[in-house]
Amino acid sequence: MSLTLNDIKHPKISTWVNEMIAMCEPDDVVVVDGSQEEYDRLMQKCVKAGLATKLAKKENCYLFRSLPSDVARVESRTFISSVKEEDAGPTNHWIDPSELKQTMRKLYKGCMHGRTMYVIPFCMGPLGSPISKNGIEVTDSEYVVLNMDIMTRAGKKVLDIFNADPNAEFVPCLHSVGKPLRECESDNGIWPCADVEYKYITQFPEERLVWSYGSGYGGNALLGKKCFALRIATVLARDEGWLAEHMLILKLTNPKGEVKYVTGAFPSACGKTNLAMLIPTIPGWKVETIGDDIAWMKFGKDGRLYAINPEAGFFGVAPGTSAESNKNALISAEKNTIYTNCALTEDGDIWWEGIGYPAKGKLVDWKGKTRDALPKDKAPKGEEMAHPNARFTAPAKQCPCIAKEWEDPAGVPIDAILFGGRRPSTIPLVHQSLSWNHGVFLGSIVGSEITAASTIDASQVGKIRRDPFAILPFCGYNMGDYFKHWIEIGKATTADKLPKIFYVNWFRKDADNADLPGGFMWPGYGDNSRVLAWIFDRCNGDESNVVETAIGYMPKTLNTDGLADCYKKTLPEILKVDVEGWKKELADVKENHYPKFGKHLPKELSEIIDMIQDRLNKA
Ligand code: GTP
Ligand code: SPV
Ligand code: MN
Repeated sequence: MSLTLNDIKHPKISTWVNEMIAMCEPDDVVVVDGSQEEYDRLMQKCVKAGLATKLAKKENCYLFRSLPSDVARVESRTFISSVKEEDAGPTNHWIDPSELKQTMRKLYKGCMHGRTMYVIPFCMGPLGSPISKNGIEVTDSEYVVLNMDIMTRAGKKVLDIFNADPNAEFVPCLHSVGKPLRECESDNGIWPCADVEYKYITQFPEERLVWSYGSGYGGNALLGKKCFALRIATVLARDEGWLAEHMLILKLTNPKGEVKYVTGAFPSACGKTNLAMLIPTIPGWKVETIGDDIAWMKFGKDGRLYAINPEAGFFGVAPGTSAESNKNALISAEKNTIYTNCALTEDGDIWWEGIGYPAKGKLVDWKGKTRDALPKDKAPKGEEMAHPNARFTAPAKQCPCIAKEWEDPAGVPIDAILFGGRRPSTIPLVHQSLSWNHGVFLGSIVGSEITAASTIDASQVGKIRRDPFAILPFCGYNMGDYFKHWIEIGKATTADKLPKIFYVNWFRKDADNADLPGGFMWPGYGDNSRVLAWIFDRCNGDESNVVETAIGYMPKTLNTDGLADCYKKTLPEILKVDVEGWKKELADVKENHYPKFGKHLPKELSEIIDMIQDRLNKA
């Protein structure tokens, strides 16, 4: 039997949910229990409504197709609605909270007609961890409930925590697809959502409240993820002295059996999931996964930073995922997985560009059109079989390389933090910061080519933009103050206890070199283990393979055993300081990036930029 409103014994939650019911006017209300029986029932409802297709070839796997207008996060419709505009800062969209609430209340009024409201009690982080936090998402989307079941700890076990403690805190998260149904109307196979001008993904940071309207996709709708675990959590972290970051967490073991834990911030669709599940190409090394998208880090009693993964599943980019690039992700998504906007094969399996084998016969593309497989499986931009931001939602516990510590309530102690992005030029394969503040500087200047994960506007893809700390679309307050918070974290413990900071770039390009697949000067994927090995040794204080350059510490060389010859040739180039390129880079930061933050820019960062410019002038 499913749970009902009467099963909620937490007065504040009951009050809030009742207010949402009065506003949204659903036909029915269900409190999500998180059981398999419930999951199966909701999935059947989606199949009946024509929204989901069961895959004959994969156990308990389903395919959903969204509308072409609802395929990714919509940053232009994402708001940090703080009381003061200055607190949202120069990089966030802002509307006055009372004005925005008025606008959104009108949209929410009666928006759940013809639909069921689901009340999802969920926990971000391992149950019982002092670092974890709880929320309630109210939604009218079965797709959201099913995804939240995989991505978070959801249901009765979390409701029990609330019911046991009437003072237990929760972040209220309201979601509607914004598509009320008239009497006798049904979705009839069409993904429900609102037109883009009616979409709002709003965070109210002072109230620790999320309101999302009009989109059913990913980070817009699974509110535990980007809205709570990043935009709201960055604010909590600032106030409470910890870090909420857009970072993977991995466990790295060397051939001697020694272990280091590494986090990495790369912008959306820039390789976090791949790095977190990497299979090393150098013998004796091992990578295991703790998390692939978000890290919450708090100081332990020993003065070190400990990280947990607040999520319980992977919402991974499908295209490009193959047995060669990321076998562990494919195995994670073999069963009990939701696929969104992938192509469907005739025999009832999924397919996408870069899956590693050709499509045969006819395919149903992500828009629902039946088409012949393309020669070479390469479609012109805009005509892909799977959308470039097609995703799989898979339970983390199914990952073959999940680390045994992944649900440790204490978290894992972090030795190194990586920053990176897609930079076709200038940025070398790897360099290490000279100090904590220099590392904060490197985080602050992260830039990347725009990817399909961050925009529904395909014409933007490929342009370079600054994405500091890979958190530009996910920071719930003024980014200048966020830089300051990172500087403060560096003062909260002794230098030897702080993680070492590195900047990596797997994406240097030489378009003229026909030997290089995709023009990339570095093979990436499993070969990134060669870089991880150097980082590991640096964390152990190894001084044998290092040069101090104008921009930081760099390896003299890397382990190249078994590396393809074409990359042995490109390696010296990508391990060199491009002095002229860096001078331009810093000039751009000084002229176009830092001035945006005005008086919120910490003086420490201006000091670092002067120091590096000075070193470059002497180089
Ligand atoms: P989000 O889930 O959007 O935050 O993305 P992510 O950072 O987890 O990115 P992911 O690992 O899913 O990779 C995105 C795309 O980058 C995929 O198409 C990958 O195949 C590609 N990619 C990942 N790692 C590498 C690499 O080392 N080299 C190259 N050339 N491509 C990579
Ligand atoms: C990202 O865009 O960084 C993602 C996908 O991880 S989404 O959950 O849609 O934000
Ligand atoms: Mn992400």
